[in-house]
Amino acid sequence: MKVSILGIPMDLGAGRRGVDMGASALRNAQLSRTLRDLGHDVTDLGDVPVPIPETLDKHASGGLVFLEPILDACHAAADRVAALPRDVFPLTLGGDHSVSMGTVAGNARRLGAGAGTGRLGVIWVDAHTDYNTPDSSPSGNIHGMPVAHLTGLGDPRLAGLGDGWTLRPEDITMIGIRSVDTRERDALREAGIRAYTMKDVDQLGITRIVDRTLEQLDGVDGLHVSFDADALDPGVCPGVGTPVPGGLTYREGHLLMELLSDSHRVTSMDIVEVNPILDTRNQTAEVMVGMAASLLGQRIL
Ligand code: 4U7
Ligand code: MN
Ligand code: MN
Ligand code: MN
Repeated sequence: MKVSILGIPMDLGAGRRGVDMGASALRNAQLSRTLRDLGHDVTDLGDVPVPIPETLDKHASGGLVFLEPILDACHAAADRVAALPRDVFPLTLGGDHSVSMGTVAGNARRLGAGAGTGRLGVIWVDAHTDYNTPDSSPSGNIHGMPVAHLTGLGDPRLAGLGDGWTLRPEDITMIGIRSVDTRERDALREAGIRAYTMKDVDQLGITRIVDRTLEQLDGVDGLHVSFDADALDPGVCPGVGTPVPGGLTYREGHLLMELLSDSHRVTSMDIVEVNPILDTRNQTAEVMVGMAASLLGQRIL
């Protein structure tokens, strides 16, 4: 398969510095080489330009800090991804999770879903549901809001990244969830978004969750996996800004990726929220490169 890597080195949407270095850390952990060794034709497109916070005026626009530069970076990411042919697998590297407002919109447009002729399904692998709006957010950090904006809620500028396309709530499945804010929970229920919590992972196991997810996302034209490193347990991925105990084990993460890979239905992936400042010897980036490898066909035997 043709794989195109694109970095979005942005930490403007997170409360802590450092995830802007995530894309570098993933490249340093041999991302390209690992995927080439699996037989893929890998191209690294480099990075979307993103300003560093030190050069910016930290004013809030409509209650949102750094809204304009985040919007610019997401538009740039969306345009780069949308320009890639259908037979290419875009592998986008954050950055904080607000980059996914751009990558998901770009993949929707790339697959024709943006024109209203198709549907993109999204598998959101995360400790958090990222369904806050500027109104409901306890932190004001945009990385806690990408899913709400993709479905058209919240600030109209961020919700408009799809150029008229919005993600249908029924085309989303979340896995690994264990931290949801009060108002976020109400909004998720109202929208009817499917979320498999860690309790569901314990009870059902990854295999049944993947079976159900693939069945529920049956009618979509493409499947995007948005993998937040904090979905995995902090013992496995310590280099994240918002760690929550009780996460996916190393094997649960791999099994999830292996089973999705077996389905041959996934068409794009994000790796986000890797924070090298908080990491131990690049362990988190190395684990996440392994997750990408499993999604792209690596097997034990
Ligand atoms: B991530 C939080 F309040 N919900 O909105 C918020 F707990 O992309 C955390 O999943 C968001 O890492 C975490 O700030 C965003 C908080
Ligand atoms: Mn645009
Ligand atoms: Mn997230
Ligand atoms: Mn998270």
